[in-house]
Amino acid sequence: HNEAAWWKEAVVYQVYPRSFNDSNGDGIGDLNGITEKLDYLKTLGVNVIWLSPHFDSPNADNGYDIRDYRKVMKEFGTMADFDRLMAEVKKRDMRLIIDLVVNHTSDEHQWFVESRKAKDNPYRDFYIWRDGHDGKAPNNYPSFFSGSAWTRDAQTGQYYLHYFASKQPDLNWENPKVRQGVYDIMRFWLDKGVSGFRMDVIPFISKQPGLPDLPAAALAHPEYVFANGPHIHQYLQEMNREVLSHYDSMTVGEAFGVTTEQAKKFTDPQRHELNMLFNFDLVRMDRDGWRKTDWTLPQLKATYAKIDSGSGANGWNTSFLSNHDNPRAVSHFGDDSPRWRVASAKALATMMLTQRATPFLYQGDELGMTNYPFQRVEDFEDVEIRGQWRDLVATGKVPAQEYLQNVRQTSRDNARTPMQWNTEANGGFTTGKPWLAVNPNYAQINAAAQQHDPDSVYNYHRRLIALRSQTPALIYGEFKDIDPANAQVFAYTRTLGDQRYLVVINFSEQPLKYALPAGITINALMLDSGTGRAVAQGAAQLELQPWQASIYQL
Ligand code: TEU
Ligand code: CA
Repeated sequence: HNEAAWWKEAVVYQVYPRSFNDSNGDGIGDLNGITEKLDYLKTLGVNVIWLSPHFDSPNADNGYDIRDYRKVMKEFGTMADFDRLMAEVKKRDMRLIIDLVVNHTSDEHQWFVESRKAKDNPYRDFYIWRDGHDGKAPNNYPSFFSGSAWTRDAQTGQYYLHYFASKQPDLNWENPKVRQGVYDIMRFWLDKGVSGFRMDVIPFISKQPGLPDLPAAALAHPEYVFANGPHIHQYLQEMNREVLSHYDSMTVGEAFGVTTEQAKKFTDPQRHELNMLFNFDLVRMDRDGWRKTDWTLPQLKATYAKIDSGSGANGWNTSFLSNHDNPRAVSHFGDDSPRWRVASAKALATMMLTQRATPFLYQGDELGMTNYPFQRVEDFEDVEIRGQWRDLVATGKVPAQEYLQNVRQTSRDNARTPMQWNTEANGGFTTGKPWLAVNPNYAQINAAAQQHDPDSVYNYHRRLIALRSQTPALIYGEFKDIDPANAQVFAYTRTLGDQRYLVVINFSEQPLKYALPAGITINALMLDSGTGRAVAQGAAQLELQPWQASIYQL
């Protein structure tokens, strides 16, 4: 059965440093800015911070292209600033995990600078170089950021592989020197006091033998092929043996391309690989690439149930509704109109924080921050958008309006607009010019206002996080959806021994009467996002307000 662990009981908060808090007015968030806000996070109740990449980078992909893994990005500060942040985190009894981006490096990383010089350079084999075929790329792999996954390099005439931008060449993990190099980087940061890693596209590190063409059917979703290289589990076990097992750490793999069925192999504790994965099935439920599609509540519930059972009796999951690659939770799964934003943000928080999984809360979602009203392609900064525009719109394949209408809802930049701290200029994020525009709704949605309002989304998160932290059944308890077909209400129990809780969430804007199934008797109300009207002990029916969420003890 599921053994207790600090990382299962943790509530993680993701900081995207560029957009969190700017301490020196250059328009870019930085490490000192994070340190300034640690008390804010402590008060919220989260106890682990996941820091998106803070390493030296030319920023072709906002730090997911690393030039030097042992240096702090100069826009974010210095190593002394990092050490101070680390110390202040520890002082508050919190932990810090960092982003390990080792499927690829920047093309400006010293290894690649050497590698591209000559075919016989000692670093040549650190990356994946192939000859072209008749002046074309070695195979038909597409890059996630549009175009081919291969770029020809003039120096030697060979092509190098890059699943993402051409400035993000993929490392060759078959080379033991690459693996040892990565393990050294991991030890460097663990020895500085970090408590583990979020591992960027980690299933992609083992490539397909011989790099054959993708079959036509796989071209739209190459991630399922990329995530299934033959050595992935061997590499993760080696990494665990050589590095992770020597530290008290937590690991979470970004499992893009890993199906729920395959997840167990990564997280089964007896296999000594990773602690948990980010499963994409939920956040990509209503997506076809950049296109927005529809979703239904029964579909969402089935996805939750599948993820939950997929990890097996001993495995563990993550729970998240957004991150720096996805739109805002309330705009995506709730209703961000002024009328329902607060209520639906609370409903989603209730769902997110009562799963049998470690919750990962993305910065700003504790305020119910919303998507940005993008109008023109110039409003976006993301390398992904620029690539798609070039390939789809500029070539006339997709009309500009159709493209913009979709990415307004799906773009990663929705999550990357700066944190809204107060009503000062730029929402208090910076005294300078922000690198990406602040959402104009900051006057209505900001941390300062919400901290003083007991009914705010922020204070609801505080109560919810506190309740979860104090209630073992809400962390470890078995999850059971008691009404999977209901299209308006998500109702589930969490059971640990004789401790039993019921979560009921109204996903509609209608008031509803909800008849409790036989065998479920309410003992006490633990938390309520609505007006908190008392429910009679033993009531057979609940009256749900629009978007109301409640947690009962049975
Ligand atoms: O993202 C992995 C990933 O493949 C997608 O989520 C990606 O953001 C895109 O939507 C694919 O169409 C990780 C990081 O989280 C992301 O920020 C990086 O851009 C990417 O890897 C490359 O490092
Ligand atoms: Ca700054």
